[in-house]
Amino acid sequence: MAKPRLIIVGGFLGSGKTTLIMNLGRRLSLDMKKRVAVITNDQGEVLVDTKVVEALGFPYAEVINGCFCCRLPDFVAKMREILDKVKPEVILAEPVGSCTDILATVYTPLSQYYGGVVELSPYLVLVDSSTMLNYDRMFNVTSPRGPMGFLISWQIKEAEVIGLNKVDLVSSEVIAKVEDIVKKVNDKAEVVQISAKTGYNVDKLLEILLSRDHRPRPGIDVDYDVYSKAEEELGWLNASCKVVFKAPVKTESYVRNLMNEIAKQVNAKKGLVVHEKMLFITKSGVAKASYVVDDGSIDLAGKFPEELSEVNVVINVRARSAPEDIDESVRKAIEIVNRLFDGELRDWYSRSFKPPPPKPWYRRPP
Ligand SMILES: Nc1nc2c(ncn2[C@@H]2O[C@H](COP(=O)(O)OP(=O)(O)OP(=O)(O)O)[C@@H](O)[C@H]2O)c(=O)[nH]1
Ligand SMILES: [Mg+2]
Repeated sequence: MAKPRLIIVGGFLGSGKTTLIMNLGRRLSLDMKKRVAVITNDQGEVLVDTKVVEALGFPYAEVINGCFCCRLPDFVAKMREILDKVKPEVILAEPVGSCTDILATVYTPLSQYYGGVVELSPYLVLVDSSTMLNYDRMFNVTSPRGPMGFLISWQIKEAEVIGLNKVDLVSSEVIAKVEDIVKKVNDKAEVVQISAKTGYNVDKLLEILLSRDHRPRPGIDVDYDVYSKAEEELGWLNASCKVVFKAPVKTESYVRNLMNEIAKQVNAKKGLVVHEKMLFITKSGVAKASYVVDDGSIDLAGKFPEELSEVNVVINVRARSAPEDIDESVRKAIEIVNRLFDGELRDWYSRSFKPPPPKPWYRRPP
């Protein structure tokens, strides 16, 4: 019997990893009738992505409080558990969006010690074509000087396959420019233009991931001091709460106001929202809202009821800001927007922090 296949989908914060995993999961399970499981991963707990995977009904496991590389034994334990329980033919896994050096810290130990357990697909890294030009202007991805530029360029450099994602949002001129940047950084990887949201070319990408194997090749030379500095520039907030309204409010208007106000408050403290994602849980279902970097567009997906009288909200914000500033900004934004919509905040829980410096459990460049 063929071994189960592990597909790892990497890429920067907000590049579309969870959206693609859900799209691949649907294709694999509904169209190809394969058993699929998902492994999610993030810093901290109370995670929007895990709840999205759960709401869509995929069997899943989560590695929390650290990335796959720093918590490799946990990753392997979760993988074994899900293999025993679900017997998946394909496992889809999403490492934290601020992670790099995945080949040396995840692929090498997996192929050396667990080669008998799973077949490794080529390492896929997503690049967001709607933000890459902006990131290149800010951080100089092609010839980086600062830590964030190095982090993004290392992520691209170690890819075996690159998914140039969100091509539905940009013109062909922008796609060509982004492809040019990507090829300057990594001329070995196969580049596939995709839209994880509309499904454009996802079949082509899946074909590559199912038919080819990961091949060890000379890795990238990650400087862990610089890598730590890049992580240090980022702040994380995971929060949850309930909001009860005096009278029903228009859902979309509330959601958009809240997303915008949080970004506005973070920016007012000279921060930059990299990815702000929220889950709105009501009796009629679960819906996700996302705001990626500073293009100001808010993306809504899932089942939103037209009106809300009460809602449970999970909030994950990743920003280039001090954690305490993010916390203060989110609280202030909720206060402002709840005043506007006559909503009362209940059961507030929040944790904000900086991801700890990366300390891989095992590291051996391929
Ligand atoms: N238009 C468009 N939007 C997309 C596409 N892929 C993802 N998105 C949107 O981009 C936002 C971020 O997507 P996610 O899938 O949450 O990104 P991620 O890489 O998992 O983010 P993190 O887990 O925070 O690193 C969401 O609003 C998605 O709906 C795409 O191909 N086209
Ligand atoms: Mg995600």
